[in-house]
Amino acid sequence: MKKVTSIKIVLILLLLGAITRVLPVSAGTGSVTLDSKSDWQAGINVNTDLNNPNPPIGGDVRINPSNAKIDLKTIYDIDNTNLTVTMHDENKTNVFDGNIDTAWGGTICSGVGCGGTALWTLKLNGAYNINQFRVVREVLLGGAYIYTSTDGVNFSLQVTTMGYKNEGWQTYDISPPVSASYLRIKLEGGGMPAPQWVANLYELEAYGQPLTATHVSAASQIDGTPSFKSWDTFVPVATIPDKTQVGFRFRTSPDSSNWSAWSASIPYASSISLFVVVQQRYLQVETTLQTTDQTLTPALQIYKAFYTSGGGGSGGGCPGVCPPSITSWSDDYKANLCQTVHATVLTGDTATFITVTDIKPAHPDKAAGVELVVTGTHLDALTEARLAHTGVADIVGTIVNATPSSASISFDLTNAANGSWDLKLTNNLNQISLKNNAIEITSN
Ligand SMILES: [Ca+2]
Repeated sequence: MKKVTSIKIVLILLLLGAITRVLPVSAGTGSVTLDSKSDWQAGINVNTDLNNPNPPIGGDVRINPSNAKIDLKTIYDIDNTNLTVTMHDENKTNVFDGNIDTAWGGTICSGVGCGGTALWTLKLNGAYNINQFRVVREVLLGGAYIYTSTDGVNFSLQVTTMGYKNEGWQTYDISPPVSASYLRIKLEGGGMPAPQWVANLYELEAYGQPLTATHVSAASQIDGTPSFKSWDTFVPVATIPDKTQVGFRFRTSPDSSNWSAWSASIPYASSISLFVVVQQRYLQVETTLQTTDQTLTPALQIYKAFYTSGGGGSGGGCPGVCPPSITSWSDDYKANLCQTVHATVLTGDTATFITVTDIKPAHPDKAAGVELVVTGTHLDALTEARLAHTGVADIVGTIVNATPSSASISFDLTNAANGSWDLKLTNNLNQISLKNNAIEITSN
């Protein structure tokens, strides 16, 4: 992802601001609407029911109430960060490729009596009441175990299966059904002496009553046109009974092929600012419908995404989407920022998205592995942290741990120049927060 330094942005903005004030160029607005059964069918559907005519609109998206095989592959395809393994990353998707001859797993450990385990964990697109698992496995003297979880932290064992060789499908009914938002497979090597322990999970199927459905718009369906400048607002219409909810995530692409990371999930609202997305031509929208009552479903009828295209002058474009919290900026400056870099947020000491309220210690030692504790908002493990000092290369930090309000970041300050250093944080949407004079380094 291209990163731009804050100083460069300031210069570009000042220059563009001057140019556009002399030669104003009008910009246009446009929108893309999805509202029909064929619109919804064009995208990716997991557990959706598109068969409720909703005249005069012509179709909506609901949760399919019938018992179903959970579409593990599509859940992975929508967001492949949903699947994590502790071992054999190279073949982790073989668990749901529909081929009983391809497996996740292999050698779990080598050596005498080493035992050993491997974990495969998939975050589902929401909750299910699971009533059956089917599995094809080969676990020599160890075992394969299937767990469920509602929170990704506490896992409950549902199935234990052992078999020296691939014996085809094994079926396990779960009664009463168990609520799950995560599935986990544990492969265990045998505990007896052997040269190596091999375990393979060829295929896993899970069945149940969905309490959730996901729709993702097709890759090139929401196109901001070749003269695209910015995504502005997203306006959905849905019926959301008690005990149900609807949420959205967004990502963008310059070519409908290479995508930014998904945004955080944003709850349904009558109008949602798209200022948070990386501003690229193609927008993709993920809609998640959830219920805690199997007899009720929310229904999404329409959404509309508004964009600005055309020339880049002041006067067109971004009302309401400029960083609202930065009151010290003039309206003119905001308008130019809006038109030029849009989602790349630059501020003096605070940013709209990541904010920094404190950094400790303020006078760190010149040493390796110095941990700075940053407190603020919207911090996460994907934050890129750099210390910057005039005339020398940035020092890139390593996030040791992060919560939204606090991050520990390790820096090698062994050879750091004396003086004050700025802290620059960049989130996974390429939004930059700069804390000037964040720390002071002195000879010690
Ligand atoms: Ca397979």
